[in-house]
Amino acid sequence: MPSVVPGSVIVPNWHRCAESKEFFSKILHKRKRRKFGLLEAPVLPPHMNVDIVRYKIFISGKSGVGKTALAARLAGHDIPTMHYETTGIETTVVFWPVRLRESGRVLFFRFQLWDCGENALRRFDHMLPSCKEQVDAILFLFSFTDHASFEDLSNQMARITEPTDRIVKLVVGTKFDLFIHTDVTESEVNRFQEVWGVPVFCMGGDVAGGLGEVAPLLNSLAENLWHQDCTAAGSVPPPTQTEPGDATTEIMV
Ligand SMILES: Nc1nc2c(ncn2[C@@H]2O[C@H](COP(=O)(O)OP(=O)(O)OP(=O)(O)O)[C@@H](O)[C@H]2O)c(=O)[nH]1
Ligand SMILES: [Mg+2]
Repeated sequence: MPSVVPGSVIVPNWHRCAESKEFFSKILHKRKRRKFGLLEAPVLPPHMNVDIVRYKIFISGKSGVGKTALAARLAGHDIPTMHYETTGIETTVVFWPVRLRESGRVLFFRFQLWDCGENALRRFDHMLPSCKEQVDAILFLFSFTDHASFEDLSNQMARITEPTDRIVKLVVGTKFDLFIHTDVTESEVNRFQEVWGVPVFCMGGDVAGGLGEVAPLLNSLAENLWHQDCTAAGSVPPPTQTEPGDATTEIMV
């Protein structure tokens, strides 16, 4: 399914609005992100009148590309500076509030991120099926410092998904902060977005603790997942087709 035009389903940059403070305070603690275990959730008083919607997200990409670092970044945890190969599947829970444009309703998205070490994935046949089972979205990663990982994107997407799968697909370019060593050009990224109609997000650098660096990707996930569900339920017209070149490259360093 083509990705939706950013900002057409949810209020963009809502985390910057004063009225969202009350909601975002539920995922923050002392100005940092609150950590949520598998069975934990933000405490939402009834007057807030919000629902929690749950989704499974698989993070895909070759070893060392930065899958574990991305999961940590999206959850607001410290990013490991060393590469420790992930020996199995690790899951991370991320809550993210959004306001729907049309109804004005606030929803808390609960993303369960599935991060599987690439070598474990190759070694154990049952891992990929587990990661893909009832998955709602896949983040395909490449590294700006490794051109081969960018070239392999289309293979990666074809290997893991079928054209008929009802799965939101987004691409994340990691290590964007290492621009001196950048191996992938902006025009190559733009071309990829045009051909595949999949938005590419650029990530890198330390986690400064702000919501701004993760908001574009988390909002896009929320927006595309909600739209996918509404389309499946027949409550919205067929997807707003992304015109070639409409997909956004979000630059976050
Ligand atoms: N500078 C920089 N380093 C990064 C970034 N993302 C990841 N890294 C580093 O790249 C190395 C590998 O990252 P990981 O997240 O462990 O890689 P992985 O994809 O989980 O690898 P496997 O578990 O082996 O499949 C680590 O040393 C990270 O600190 C980034 O955006 N910028
Ligand atoms: Mg890992």
